[in-house]
Amino acid sequence: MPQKCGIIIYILLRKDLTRAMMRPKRVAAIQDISGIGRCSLTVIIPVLSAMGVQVCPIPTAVLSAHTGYGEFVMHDLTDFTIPALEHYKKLGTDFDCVYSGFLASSEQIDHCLEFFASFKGAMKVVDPVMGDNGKSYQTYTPELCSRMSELVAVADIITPNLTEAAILLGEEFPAGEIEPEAMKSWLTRLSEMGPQTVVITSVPLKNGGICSVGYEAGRFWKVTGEFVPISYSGSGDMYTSILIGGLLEGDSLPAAMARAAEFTESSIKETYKLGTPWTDGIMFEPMLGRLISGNEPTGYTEL
Ligand code: PXL
Repeated sequence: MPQKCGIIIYILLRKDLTRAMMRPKRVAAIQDISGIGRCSLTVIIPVLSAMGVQVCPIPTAVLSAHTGYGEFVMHDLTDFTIPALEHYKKLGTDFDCVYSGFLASSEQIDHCLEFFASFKGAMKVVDPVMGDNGKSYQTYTPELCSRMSELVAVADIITPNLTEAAILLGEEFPAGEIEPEAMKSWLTRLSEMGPQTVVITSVPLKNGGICSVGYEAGRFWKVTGEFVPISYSGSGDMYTSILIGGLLEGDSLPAAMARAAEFTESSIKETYKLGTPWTDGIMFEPMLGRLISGNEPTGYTEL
C-alpha cells in the first residue's frame, strides 16, 4: 500500500506524466495530403479527431488529387520530414503513436525509421501503402516498394491490403477467393518480418465474403463484411485510423478490427448509394457523429 501511494505521488509530481495521462492520445501521421479524392490525411484527421484522438500531420507530399486520377500535381516534401522531427525533439514533444503511410520517395523510408526510433514509447503503425487491386500506385518506384520491408521490420502493427501483403511476401496477387489456411500462412509470415500484430484488409475469403483478417499472439481473427463492387479511395486509411483509435482507447485487436470494419463498411455502402466515382473517395462526413458517440463494433470470429 505505501508503495502504491508513493507511485501515485510520484506521478502527480511529474506534471509531464500527469499531462500525458489527461490529454487526448496523440498520433504523428506521416502521410500525404491530397486536395480532392478523399484519402490519407483528409480521412485520417477527421476520423481520429471524431474518436477523440489528436492527429499531428507530417505531410510527405501535397497533391492536387490522389494518384488514382492519373493526372495530378504533386509537391514532394522529402526535405520537410527531418527538420520537423528535429523541431519536435527540441520541444520535447511525445506521441502515443507514430503512423506511417503514403510516402513520396525512398529517402522517406529513412526518415520514418528515424521517427520511429525517436519515440520509443509510441505504438509504431506502418500502413505499407504501395498499391491496390493487384497494381502498385503510379508514384511508387520498385526501390520504394522493396524498402517498405525495412519499415515493416520495426513496426508493432502493420495494415497492408491484399495487394501490399502480396508485394511484401513476394507472392502473386491472388486471382479469386482465398482459403483461410493460406491467409493464416500470409499473416504468420508477415509477422515473422517484425510486427507482432498484422491485419490484412480487403480479403475475399472462401465462404466468407470480403474480410479483414488479423494475427496477434498466436491467434487469428476475422471480421466479415458485405461485398460492394467498387473500391473507394481512402477506405484503407479509414480502416487503419479507426483501428488505431480503438487500440489507443483500449480495444482488443479483434474489437478494434470490428469497430474499423463496421464504420468503413457503412461509409462504403452510403457512398455506393450516391453513385459517385471511386476517385471521389469514401464519403463519411454525414456519419462522423456516430464515431464521436462511439460506434458499435460488428462481430468478429476466429479465422
Ligand atoms: O489511400 C492510398 C493513397 C494515399 N495517398 C495517395 C494515393 C493513394 C492511393 O491512390 O494516391 C496520394
